[in-house]
Amino acid sequence: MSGTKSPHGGLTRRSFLKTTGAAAGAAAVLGTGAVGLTAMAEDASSNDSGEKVISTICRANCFQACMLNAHVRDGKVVKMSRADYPEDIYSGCCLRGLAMHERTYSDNRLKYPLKRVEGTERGAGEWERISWEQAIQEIADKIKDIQSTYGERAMTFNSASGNYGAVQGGAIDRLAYVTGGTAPAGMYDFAMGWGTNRVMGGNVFGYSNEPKDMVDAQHIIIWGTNPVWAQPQTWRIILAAKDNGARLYCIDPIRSATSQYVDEYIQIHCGTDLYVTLAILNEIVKNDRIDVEYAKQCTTSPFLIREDTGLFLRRSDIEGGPLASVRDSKSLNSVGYDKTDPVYVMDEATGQIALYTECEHPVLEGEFEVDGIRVKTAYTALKEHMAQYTVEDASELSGIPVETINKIIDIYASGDRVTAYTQFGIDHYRGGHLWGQALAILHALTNNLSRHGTGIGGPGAPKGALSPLGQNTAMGRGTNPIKADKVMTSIASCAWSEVVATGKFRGQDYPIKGYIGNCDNIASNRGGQRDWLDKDVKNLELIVDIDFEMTDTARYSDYVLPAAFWLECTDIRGNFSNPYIVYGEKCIDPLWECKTDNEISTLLAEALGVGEYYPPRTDEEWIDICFDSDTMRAKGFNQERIKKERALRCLGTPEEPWIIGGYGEEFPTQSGRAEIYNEVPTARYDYGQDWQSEAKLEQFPIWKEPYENWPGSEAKKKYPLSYLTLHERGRTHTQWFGCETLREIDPEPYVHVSPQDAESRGIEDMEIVEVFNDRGHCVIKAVIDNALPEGVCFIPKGWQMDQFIEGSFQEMTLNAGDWCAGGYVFYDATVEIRKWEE
Ligand SMILES: Nc1nc2c(c(=O)[nH]1)N[C@H]1C(S)=C(S)[C@@H](COP(=O)(O)OP(=O)(O)OC[C@H]3O[C@@H](n4cnc5c(=O)[nH]c(N)nc54)[C@H](O)[C@@H]3O)O[C@H]1N2
Ligand SMILES: Nc1nc2c(c(=O)[nH]1)N[C@H]1C(S)=C(S)[C@@H](COP(=O)(O)OP(=O)(O)OC[C@H]3O[C@@H](n4cnc5c(=O)[nH]c(N)nc54)[C@H](O)[C@@H]3O)O[C@H]1N2
Ligand SMILES: [Mo]
Repeated sequence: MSGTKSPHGGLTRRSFLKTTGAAAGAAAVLGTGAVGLTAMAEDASSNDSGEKVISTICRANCFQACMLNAHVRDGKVVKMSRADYPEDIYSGCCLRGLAMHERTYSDNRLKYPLKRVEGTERGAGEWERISWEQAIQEIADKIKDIQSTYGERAMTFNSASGNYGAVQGGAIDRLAYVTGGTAPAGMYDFAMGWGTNRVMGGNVFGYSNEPKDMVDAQHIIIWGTNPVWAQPQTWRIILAAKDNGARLYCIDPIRSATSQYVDEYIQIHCGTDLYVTLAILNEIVKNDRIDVEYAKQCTTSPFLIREDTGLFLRRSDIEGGPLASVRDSKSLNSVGYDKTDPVYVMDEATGQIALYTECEHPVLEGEFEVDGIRVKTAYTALKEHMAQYTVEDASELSGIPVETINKIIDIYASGDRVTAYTQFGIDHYRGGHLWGQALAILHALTNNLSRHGTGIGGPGAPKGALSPLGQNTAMGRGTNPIKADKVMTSIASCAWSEVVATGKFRGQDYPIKGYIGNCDNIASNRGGQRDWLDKDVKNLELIVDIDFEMTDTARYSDYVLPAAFWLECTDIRGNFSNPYIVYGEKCIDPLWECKTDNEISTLLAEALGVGEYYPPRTDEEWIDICFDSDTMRAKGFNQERIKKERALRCLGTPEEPWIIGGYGEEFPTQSGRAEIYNEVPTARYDYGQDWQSEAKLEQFPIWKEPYENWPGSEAKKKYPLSYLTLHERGRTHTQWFGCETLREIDPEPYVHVSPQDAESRGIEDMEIVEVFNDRGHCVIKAVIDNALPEGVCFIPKGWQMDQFIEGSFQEMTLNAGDWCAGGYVFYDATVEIRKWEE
């Protein structure tokens, strides 16, 4: 503990100094323009008497979960400052957090319930102020109407990632459970984890070791991520590792902010990382540059695969008896080794088969015949499979010189501690999950998963920090406190529009007629914005949005309800970048007529006639529900403690950070090992796509071409520029888009164009251009940016439609996901740019 944390005020001198330093430092890094924030930082040192300092949390989805102090004077939050985590390395805040009070009182805030003026078109911008009573009654009547006419599933209830608080975040999702509605299944950034999960388990966000463990790494390969913008707190840990002697590399198509600080920047063509990684893996296994003992003991490399079925040779194959494991290639049931029917390996000592659970020295390589059944080890099969991916081909496709790829191979083979730090740059392409799968196998075989300083760094380190929190409990999932006798159906987000348009789901009638969302700006964050504007908006009979500001989604709604901002309600959240759950206290009462999401959801439940399942609960009562689990009790966690301590560590200890499969523990897979082979790979969601044809090829990772954004694509012939929509430091997704102080630094949207592409198109710096493809367009100023290679452009994501001259950043992306991973392919798009002539 830093010893300076004081939840309710009485900020100590030491934390004052820290706060001032942090804020002033942040302003300095940004150079000129950060006037407002510098002033705020200076102000932080003058503590009037009467100022109350309340420790709270940022709730946005940037994975960092900063703890912040709200400074309250006369009932008004006058500034924000950094609050401390129990461990210094996790303490930090960014400019968005420091500007949170500005967002609270912003002119952009929605203040009253609004109804679209009768007779005007959606999106026309004509609103009538109505009372809460009228709003709740009319919305409930329309929902009931839709559900009784078309069926319960015709109503969609959506809570996305705008607020990671367990209480307010999922408040609208809960209604799907009491009314039997539809909820879109999260798809924004899950692909990567779908691949690692096949190898390491831990589910989609559970692959990463605790971030601070990175300080022990000898090499950190920052791969397809830009932590300087998108994970500033984790970036400090990477810098600490550098101070500790780690060598940093960055693999990225563009000279990102992060690439400026590393020892070696490796430029790569968009969409080709998977191929490169397959080639690296090939070289590693071809030459047996692996950790043989680890591969034998902690991975499934020695498991025997039957040549006839592609399944493992199990006890039931030899001794008879029922097959304990599920082998269903038609459904999404995943297939694994059930330990009651264990898999065989070949015993080195006897030359006979032995159950893997009983064999000390299994054979790593070879083909054998057992009782007339031909088998080979998974490692041998992997070697054969990988042989097709050569370093030469990888070099040609990716543009990375052969010597550089060989250097990466040497690093992996050196026995040094290697962390691949990644987030979602590669995830956002078709085949992104296969990259996760290949990378995890590479790390497993070189013993770079469960030693200190190794692993695949990214979100979800503290998978346990999320699960015991019972976030799902408060959302209505898991041990559901809502006892309604209804079934909620979830539909993969990328299929939802299609269902709305066709009224069919997996070939069955499935009308969807209504949409209500909170913590969600679907019109702006989902790929292919024109689908929302031209199809969904026209097909839906009811659209309701609950938010703080007039977002793209709100603008096209029938009703807009004003939510209480984060500082206006209490919540707790789990975390993706450290192993804590944290407490965010309410600092002021809801402003204007705003209500908390919890209250809005409850009012709707009552008006819908399902209030009996869903009694009014205070924020505190929901928090108690979150703690009401065996896991929480086992840890001794409860509301009282979190209120007092503000941050509770869920996994590991400050001395021994949490590591997946570390300290002699098993991996959270069915075999307990890192699984290099999938018997029957499945898709994450079945939405009627022919996933079987793709999944069956993914027993080992394979090269799967991105849809559009890779060197060999058809799309590039017409639209030659790779189109990225990066996560910018001044906004979290579409939040803070109107924050005046941050707009001093980043005033308006720009498309970043390489000098070569600007020249060949005759585009001048700051000239207005049109970025376009067949799906849509965006009219915007161009910035000529040396960071970009020829053929790549980007618009940082998150501006609202009305901040562009025409169109938006999201019109050109695909409203689609990889068939197996389901994750949206935001970066898998290409465009052309031309001068704008009206
Ligand atoms: N400030 C801020 N922080 C955020 C967010 C935010 O909106 N704003 N969002 C949060 C969320 S939910 C997420 S998912 C994360 C995302 O975090 P990141 O994944 O770090 O963010 P991106 O901006 O997508 O950066 C990805 C990097 O991948 C690179 N890239 C693109 N294509 C390729 C490729 O083919 N190969 C390789 N090797 N690299 C490629 C891009 O050039 C970019 O530098 O950030 C979180 N943090
Ligand atoms: N083109 C492109 N699109 C992308 C991405 C990309 O890289 N490129 N990244 C994708 C990724 S990885 C992600 S995670 C998604 C994120 O997409 P979203 O989950 O939609 O993220 P946000 O824009 O942060 O939040 C949505 C809305 O929630 C509101 N909100 C916040 N807190 C609350 C609250 O307490 N109550 C209520 N009622 N509303 C609240 C915010 O004001 C905001 O309008 O975007 C995806 N979209
Ligand atoms: Mo995300």
